[in-house]
Amino acid sequence: MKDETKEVSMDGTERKGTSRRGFLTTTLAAGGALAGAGLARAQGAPDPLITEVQSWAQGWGDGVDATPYGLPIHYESDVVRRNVSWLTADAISSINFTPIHALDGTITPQGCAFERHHSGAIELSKADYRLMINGLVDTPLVFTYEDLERFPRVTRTFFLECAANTGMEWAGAQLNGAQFTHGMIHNMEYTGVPLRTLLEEAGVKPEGKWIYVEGADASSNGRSIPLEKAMDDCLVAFKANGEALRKEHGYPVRLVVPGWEGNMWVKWLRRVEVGDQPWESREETSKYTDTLEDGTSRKWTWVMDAKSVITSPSPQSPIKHGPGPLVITGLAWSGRGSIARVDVSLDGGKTWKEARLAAPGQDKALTRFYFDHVWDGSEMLLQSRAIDSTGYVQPTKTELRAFRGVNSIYHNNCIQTWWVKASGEAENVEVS
Ligand SMILES: Nc1nc2c(c(=O)[nH]1)N[C@H]1C(S)=C(S)[C@@H](COP(=O)(O)O)O[C@H]1N2
Ligand SMILES: [Mo]
Repeated sequence: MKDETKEVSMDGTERKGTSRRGFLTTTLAAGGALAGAGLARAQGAPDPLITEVQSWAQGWGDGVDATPYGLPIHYESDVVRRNVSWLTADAISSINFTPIHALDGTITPQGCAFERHHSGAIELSKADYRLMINGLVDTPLVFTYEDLERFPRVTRTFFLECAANTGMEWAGAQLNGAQFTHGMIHNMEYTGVPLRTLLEEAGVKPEGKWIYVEGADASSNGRSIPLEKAMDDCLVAFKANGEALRKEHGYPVRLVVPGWEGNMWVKWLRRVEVGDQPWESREETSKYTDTLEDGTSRKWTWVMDAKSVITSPSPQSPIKHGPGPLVITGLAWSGRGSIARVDVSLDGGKTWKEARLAAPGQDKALTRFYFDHVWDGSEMLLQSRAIDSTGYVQPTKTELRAFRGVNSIYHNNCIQTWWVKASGEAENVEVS
């Protein structure tokens, strides 16, 4: 039966060739499917949460000043940073992990953004804060916190990934949760002064080719950075996500080195020295190298390559409902540019489908992706694969091992596999 009519849909575009009747039938059928899967409950026993007046509607709530600076409601108390006790000898020189399995969107709240300290998080006031620029400059300078606030500032969002993120997974699937396998990452909106502005204020001499940056903590975390990067997009940041940096993230001022290893993002930044070569003797250069299969080492692998992970479902975020509509979601990022596309596989990488990006990929920042699936209740080998603006495709674990071996700690950006069972529980596994 031919029944061609024109219809104007919600967004105002014309729908041609579907009869109103046909449209309604499809809509109802879909609605029925959703209700059957538990997305909507139209029938059954009366629900007291709907039919009865609840206790919270029978009295007053908290007044406005109950918590001058609010914390998450106690129901969310398990959404916290966690550490893995056997990883490090103590909590001073240690690391914890962002609960990425429980977050959505792209911005990491500072309160649950992972921490990495070499000698603990120090307390440094704005009044005691000083930043020195010296070395191969026309005029060595010292800035106070108030001085920094008087330079033109910018606000930009970037991810910080520790080079050791996923580092425990080289030899085999080890830690059971996205928080632990991929949680050495956070993504914040930073406000600060371009490092370039401060270096230009001091006047870099023509021989200046490198900077040495160090923090005010006991470890100082000194690092050499090519002047080119320093003049490109580095920020001397004093705000994150709109508010002051938290103590653990470098209050009052930290260096932001977009797209590069987290260890170069010096916290409690106190000094920038300009030189004509890198300061190898001052650094822990032996530590931040990647040992290859043949025993040789890669060093100065500063940029974080494209990577992604499904955050839910995942071992700490199992499917709690039966078959039917299922939101699969995760994060993707690249230190070389923006995320152009993310693919999702349900069968361990045999077939791929394109995921939906929550927003167009931003340069060197986290991108959220969604894959709206109708789950048939059978087990899945869930994977995600990031493709960045340079055309680089995130490698499989097998591909990465062929090139890098299994002796590395740093720069493991391989495709992650979650085995989702019929029960909805998920496990960290490898596929060959
Ligand atoms: N001064 C100082 N800066 C530092 C460190 C440190 O111990 N001291 N740790 C580095 C490392 S290895 C990482 S991964 C990041 C972690 O930043 P976060 O604690 O804000 O997550 O800070 C870097 N900057
Ligand atoms: Mo790190």
